[in-house]
Amino acid sequence: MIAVDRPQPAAIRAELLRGLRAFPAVVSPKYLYDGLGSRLFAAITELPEYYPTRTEAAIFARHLPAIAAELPADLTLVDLGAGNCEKAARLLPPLRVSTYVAVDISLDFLQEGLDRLQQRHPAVDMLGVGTDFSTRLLLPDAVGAGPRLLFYPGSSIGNFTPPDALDFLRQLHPAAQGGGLLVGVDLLKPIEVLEAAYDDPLGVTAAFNRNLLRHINHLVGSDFALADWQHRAFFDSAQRRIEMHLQALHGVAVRWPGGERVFAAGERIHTENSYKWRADDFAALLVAAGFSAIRRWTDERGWFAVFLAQA
Ligand code: AVI
Repeated sequence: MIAVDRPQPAAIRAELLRGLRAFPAVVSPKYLYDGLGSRLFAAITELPEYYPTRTEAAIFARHLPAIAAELPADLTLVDLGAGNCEKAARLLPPLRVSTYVAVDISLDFLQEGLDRLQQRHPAVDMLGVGTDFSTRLLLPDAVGAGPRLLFYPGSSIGNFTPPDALDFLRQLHPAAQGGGLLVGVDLLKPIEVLEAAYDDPLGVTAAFNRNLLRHINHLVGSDFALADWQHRAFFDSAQRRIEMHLQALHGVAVRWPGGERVFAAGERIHTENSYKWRADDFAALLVAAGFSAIRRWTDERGWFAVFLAQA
C-alpha cells in the first residue's frame, strides 16, 4: 500500500472552513467518504431504489465479452475510487488483468478490499494507492510503464460539474499512457426514479449525508449536532443534476476553534451534485478530453451507459 500526495490536515481544514463560511455553505462530496461514509455508500448500492450500481453491473455482465474483445491481454487495470474493490473483482479474469492497481482516497477501506481480492486472485499483481486523484492522478513508479486501462465506474464522473468533468478527463488522459478509459455514466431518466434513488425510505442516503457532519467535526474540531440537520435531495431539471444538501431544522450556531457560523432555520449546506448525462453529450465530452475510438454499451431502459475510449 502506497500513500501518494496525501493532503495536509491544514489544507483540508482551510478548504472546509472556506466552504462553511461561504453563502450558501458548500462542502466537497469527497468528505462524505470517511470509513463509515464509505460503508454507508456501500449500503446505498444495495438499496432497491439506488439503480446505478445494479444497472451498471448488469451491463458488464451482459457485455463483458464484447468489452474484453476490444482490449489487449495482460492488462494493467487502474481502478479509480476502488472502495471495497468489488466492482473490479468481477472484471479481473474476463478482462485478462495481470496487474491491478486500486486507487482510493480512503486507505483503510481500500486495504480490506484489496486483501480479500488478493486471496481470491493470487496470480494477479496488486497494489493499493492512497491519493486524492480528483485534481491530479499521480501513480507511483511501482505501477510500471506501459499502457493502462483506467477504470472509473459507478458514475462518479457525475459528481463533477461538466467543466470540471472535462478538466478531470483531460488530466487522466496522460496517465493511461496510450491505453484507455472504461467509465460508467448515469443517464437522464424520469424524475421520480432519480429522486427516490437519492432519498430512500430507509434513510441510508440521509445517514450517508448527515455522517458528513461527524467527519467535519473530526477534521476541523467543529460542534455540528446531527439532530439539527435534515437530508434534502432533489433533481434540478435545468442543470440536469441531483443536488444533495443538509438543511438546518432551526437556527443553529456551529463553533470551531477560532470561528463560528450561525445558520438560520432552513439554511442549507450543499454537499453533492450528481449530474445525469445524455449519452451523446458524454461521448462528445470524451472526444473534447482527447479520447477517441469511443464505444458504448447501455441497459435496455437506457438508464446507464458504459463507455470504452482509447487514450
Ligand atoms: C459516488 N457517486 C457516484 C454517488 C452518486 O450517485 O452520485 C454518490 C451518492 N450520493 C448519494 N447516493 C449516492
